[in-house]
Amino acid sequence: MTHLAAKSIAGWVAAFAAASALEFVAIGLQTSLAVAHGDHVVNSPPDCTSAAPSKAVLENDKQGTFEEIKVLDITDPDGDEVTLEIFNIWQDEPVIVIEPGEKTKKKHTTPDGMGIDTDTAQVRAERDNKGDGRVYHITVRATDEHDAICFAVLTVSVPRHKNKPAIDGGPLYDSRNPDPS
Ligand SMILES: [Ca+2]
Ligand SMILES: [Ca+2]
Repeated sequence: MTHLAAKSIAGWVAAFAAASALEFVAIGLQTSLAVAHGDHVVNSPPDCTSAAPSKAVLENDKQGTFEEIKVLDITDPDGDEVTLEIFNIWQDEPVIVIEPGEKTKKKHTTPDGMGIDTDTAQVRAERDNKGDGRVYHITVRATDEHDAICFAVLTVSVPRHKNKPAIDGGPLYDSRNPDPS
């Protein structure tokens, strides 16, 4: 396993560790409650398997403009209305931070991602000028009318070169904060 792969897994674990255990307990409770109430129809959670971002590849913008990313193709097997919430946004390039009083030509600073708890993510259309392209990992939580949930992770990239896909180093940095620890 390469050093990079190890960091990638560590970032992934950090991104999910706090919430996922509670969420899975919640799914179990919902299922138990449905049975306890004698429901004849068992509710199925939303289906996140085909989830996709409205834009998967962004062109680098020298102004560091935020692009809106909507969440597509999450459905519910029962036809329930599904509520979408951006759960977290991570990226494989460090978030630039300018310390107070620092003299620099850096322009596009934290955050690089916004829209947590809303149905639309916003990420900066920028990448490191010396990197191999930036990849954002946007986690979405979908909830149906009976509080059953599914999670999807959407990737949105900003390649460094046209016709050359960005290389994904994994969800290493919280796009909202340079030091989430
Ligand atoms: Ca359902
Ligand atoms: Ca990269």
